[in-house]
Formats: sequence, structure tokens, C-alpha cells
Amino acid sequence: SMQCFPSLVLALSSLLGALALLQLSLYLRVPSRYGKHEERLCRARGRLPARCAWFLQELPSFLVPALLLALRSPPRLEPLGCRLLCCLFGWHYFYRTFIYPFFTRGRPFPLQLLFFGTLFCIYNGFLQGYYLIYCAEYPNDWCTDIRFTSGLLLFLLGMGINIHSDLLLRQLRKPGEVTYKIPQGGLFTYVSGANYFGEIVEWFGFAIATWSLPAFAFAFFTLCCIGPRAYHHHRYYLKTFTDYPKSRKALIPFVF
Ligand code: NDX
Repeated sequence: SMQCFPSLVLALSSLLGALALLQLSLYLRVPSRYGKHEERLCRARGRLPARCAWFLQELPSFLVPALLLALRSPPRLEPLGCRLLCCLFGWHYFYRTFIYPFFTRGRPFPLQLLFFGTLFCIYNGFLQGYYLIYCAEYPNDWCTDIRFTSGLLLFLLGMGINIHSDLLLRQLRKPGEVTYKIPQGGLFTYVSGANYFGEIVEWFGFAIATWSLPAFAFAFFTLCCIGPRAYHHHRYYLKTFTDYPKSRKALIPFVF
């Protein structure tokens, strides 16, 4: 059976942090080229229908931790804190892999980004799963620790916002439609990137609840990945719709 190598966790978390910075430098000025930012920037590129692409890309984030869990002998069931924390990551990726792709009305996704996205999900799924299943040690009363409870609350709040906002975006289109409209309702009343805001809150909540380096690295990566994208979405809307609500911010309600 596998064992915990703290230096491996440190190395992989640091690399994730470095990837986050790379991502920030790449995508602050130009958006990552999928969805509404694709057409202008790259026309002739292989694509896969959004449903297959999101399913394939996100699957490793669910499968890799599940495999690590299955491989562990004896299976780790204690303490309760650990078990719950593994479940949070699993819940999110169950939604993202087995529910979100089957309802999406997004446009076909570029193969090249799908390739990198899948690699990323294998990497991160391994890091988070390996840490929680083989390394993490929590005291038996971790469930009542303020970090666990406040982190869990943030996680659930963020996940709720993310899922609700994904739903609002989906309802902007009829099946088969690929046009862009002004998102309305929910947190979109305040920000253009409501789904991204939710996702970021969610992973910072997870980081606080697990109080772990890998989870903070992933929350930081998420911020650097979809934070700039929220800003580019916002600029796209302002340019495309003359009647776009002027008080709406890019990512953080009332702030930015
Ligand atoms: N997938 C996370 N980096 C990413 C895919 C891209 O889960 O090379 C990271 C994730 C990957 C990225 C992933 C990792 C880094 C990559 C990057 C590509 C390049 C980058 C690999 C894995 C890279 C280095 C250099 C480090 C190697 O047609 P459409 O698709 O635009 O339709 C959209 C629709 N919609 C509208 N419909 C009507 N009217 C409007 N106005 C509309 N606006 C949007 O709604 C979609 O069908 C849907 C959602 O669109 P959008 O653009 O708001 O969200 P999207 O970016 O597609 O994300 C979908 C969900 C969302 O909830 C988000 O929070 C979550 O996934 N997500 C996304 C990205 C990363 C991530 C979470 C995370 O880091 N946690």
C-alpha cells in the first residue's frame, strides 16, 4: 500500500502555485481561448462537443481520488473530519463530471485546451486525494474546530452560488442555440462572473476547512484561472451590449 511522502506533497503544491502564477501572467491580458473568447482568436482548431469535453476533462478529478481511496488498505474511515473533507471534494466533482456536462448548452470545446485541462484534473485530483487519504491528520474534534465549520459553510455557500449561476447561464439558451445574452438574476445582478465567484469562494472554503497546503494551492490556482476570465467576460459584455447594467462588477460584488 502507498504511504505519505510529505516532500511529494510540498513539491506538487509548489508546482501548482507556480502554474497558477504562469496562468495569471498568460491570461491577465488575453483570455483563455474557449467559450465566448474563442472565435476571434483561433478559428481552425479541432473541437469536441461541450458535453463530451467537460465530462472527459473533469472525470479524473473524481476518478483519481476515488481510486486512491479504493487502493488504500486498510480503508481509512477515521476520524470523521477526514471522511467529510474527502466527501466535499468528491461532491463537487460528482456534480461537475456527472451532472454539469449533461445539461450544458455550451459550444464545442477546443481539443488542445481539453488536453491540458484533463492533465490538470489528473494532477490536482491526485494531489488533493493523495493528501487527504494518505497524509492528512486531524484531531478527533476537527469537526467542531472553527476552521472546519467556517470553511464548510463557505464551501457550501460557494457551491450553492456556483450551481445556481451555472443554471441561470444555461437557461439563457434554448437547446441548440449558441448566442450570448445578458445574464440576469441571482448573483449576476451584482457581478458578470457569478459562477466563478461561487467557485472561488467554494475552494477557499475547502482550503480553510482542510487547513492544508494542497487545498490552498488549488484555491489560489482557481483564483488565477477564472478570476481573469471573469474580468474578460465583463469586458466582453460591456463591449457587446450597450444596455449592459452599469453598476455590475466583474467578479466581487460592489468591489471589483
Ligand atoms: N476546467 C477548471 N493552463 C478548465 C477548463 C480550461 O474545471 O493551459 C480549470 C475547470 C482549462 C482549465 C480548467 C485549466 C487550465 C487550462 C484551461 C485552458 C487553458 C489553461 C488548461 C481545467 C492552461 C496552463 C498554462 C497552466 C497549462 O458557448 P459557451 O461555452 O461560451 O457557453 C457557456 C454559457 N454561457 C452563456 N450562455 C449564454 N449567454 C451568455 N452570456 C453566456 N455566458 C456563458 O454558460 C457555457 O456553457 C456556460 C459557462 O460558461 P462560462 O464561460 O461562464 O464558464 P466556463 O469557463 O465554461 O466554466 C464552467 C464551469 C464554471 O462553473 C466554472 O466555475 C468552472 O466550470 N471552472 C472552470 C474552469 C476551472 C475551474 C472551474 C477551476 O479552476 N476550479
